[in-house]
Amino acid sequence: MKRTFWKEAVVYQIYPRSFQDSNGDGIGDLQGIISRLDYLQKLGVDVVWLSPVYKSPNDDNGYDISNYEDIMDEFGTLKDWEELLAGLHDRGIKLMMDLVINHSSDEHQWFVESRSSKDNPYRDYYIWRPGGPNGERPNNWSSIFSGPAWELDESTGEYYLHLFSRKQPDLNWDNPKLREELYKMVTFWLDKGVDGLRMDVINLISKAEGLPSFQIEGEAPEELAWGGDYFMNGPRVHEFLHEMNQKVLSGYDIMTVGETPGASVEDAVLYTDEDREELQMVFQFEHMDVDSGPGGKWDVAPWTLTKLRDILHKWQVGLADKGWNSLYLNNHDQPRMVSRFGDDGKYRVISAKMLATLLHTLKGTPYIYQGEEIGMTNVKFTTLEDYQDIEILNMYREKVTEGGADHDTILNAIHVKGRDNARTPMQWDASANAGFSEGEPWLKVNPIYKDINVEQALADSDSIFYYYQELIALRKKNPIMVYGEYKLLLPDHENIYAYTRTLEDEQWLILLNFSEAPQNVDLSAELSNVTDLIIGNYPDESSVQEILRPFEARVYKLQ
Ligand code: TEU
Ligand code: CA
Repeated sequence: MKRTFWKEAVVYQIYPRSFQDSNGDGIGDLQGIISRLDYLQKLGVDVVWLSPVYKSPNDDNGYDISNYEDIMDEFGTLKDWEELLAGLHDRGIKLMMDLVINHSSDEHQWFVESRSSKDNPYRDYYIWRPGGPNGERPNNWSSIFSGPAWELDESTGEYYLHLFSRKQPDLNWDNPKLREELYKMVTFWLDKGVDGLRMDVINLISKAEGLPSFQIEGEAPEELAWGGDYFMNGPRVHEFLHEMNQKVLSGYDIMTVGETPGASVEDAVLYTDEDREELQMVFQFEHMDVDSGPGGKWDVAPWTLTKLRDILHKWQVGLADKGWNSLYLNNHDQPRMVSRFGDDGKYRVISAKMLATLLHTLKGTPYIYQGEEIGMTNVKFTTLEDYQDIEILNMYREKVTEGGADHDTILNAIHVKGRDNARTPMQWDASANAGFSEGEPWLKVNPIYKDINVEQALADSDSIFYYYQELIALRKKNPIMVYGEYKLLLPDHENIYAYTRTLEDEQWLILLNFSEAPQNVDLSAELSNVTDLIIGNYPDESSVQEILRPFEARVYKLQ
């Protein structure tokens, strides 16, 4: 396997709106990030992925871009951005920008032109269709943010497609002129010295020919249905990605990761096989669905380690020879890892470290989401008014206000799954607003901040922060963590995830207890070969044990 920097790197994701405010307006900004660079350097991460900072009316917090080549006023200026890039580079940290090119904002100049008339030269930059004979929508696809995926535009009497909010019209990738414009824009950023790109919902850019309605064979189509089969991993997506790679990306030594909801392992091999020259890795979503019932994301269901492990294992094996995994347990769209897969009460510190061990010892590139390194937890706002996320608010309106669903059930689903769990401001210290802002934060701080914050973590040598620091440092010294072959052990254990990593004549054994009960490890042959404990999350970490304590993680070196 070819050795490259992006396989060896550890990435840290910043959600700028919630990271650090520098001017008291309650909104995180670029100068705020600049003031925290020493903290990132101390943690030891190699790459920072910045969620979108471009001009945007913020219908979806920057994932609706109105000018790709300028910075959002609330965040600062291009000059601030240059300063951030230089500050990162001075510290040996690379910068990965977020590329949102499945859709733009409806306030982007292209869309303003596009909607102005049917024969405007920009008309075909977006996906327009006339309504049916009785004005029906062009098909029955529902939007990922609730309601129909089509919006009727009065000025020309046609509908435009928006897979997300109505302020996020989908770009028409079938139009070669649009693609050239996008490539030019990407070149603009790469020429400024950007080191990587995270591509938002990049597997949605090619829609099925004819945009068919979803329907079950033999039945009439429902009014609204999930049309994913017709826009996920669509017919031309590999052609487009290969083209972008050849025309732009391959000219730079950069890192690329595509966000690909609904991609299977087989799809991922196609996206990330180095010989195919598309992307380097993708964010898969299967493990993010382990706690969803048949009704989807908001249908909260219990998860089991067996299910989670089956998924992670499948991806480890599926991308072992071709392609490369990205590893993540949370991000700005997902609940907090420790609340979801660990224990955010009594075992918060221990279980966060156990999950960190998983993140850094599976094969792939680890992505840490801001606050994960101090064990930040989910938030439970008691009133809907405290929530800001468009996905949450639209869903609530559709299900409760219009659909009559039970308020408490839906509020509970928001507590468990809502994206604002990840977006409450970074908890820096125990002062007002957690040291995030001198003004009122755009989204309330998690009230637990007096107990969980960076200042506290840095003062405690046994903190989650220092455990991450140690794992990241270990990765630098031990190529086995990056390139070692993965092999599953104890495939039927209900509470332990056990595996080995092997590189040449070196072998490590990883044991992770996902439960709050002690668990017996039935691996006497392996355990008799232990020479060293590389890292563990309990303080008294000397001898080899047959029993794993609650949420215990151990990484052994074998003879
Ligand atoms: O997310 C795409 C996506 O499919 C989901 O993660 C989505 O956010 C939602 O949680 C599904 O329930 C990307 C971005 O990461 C997200 O922040 C944006 O809102 C979205 O695309 C649109 O740009
Ligand atoms: Ca600010």
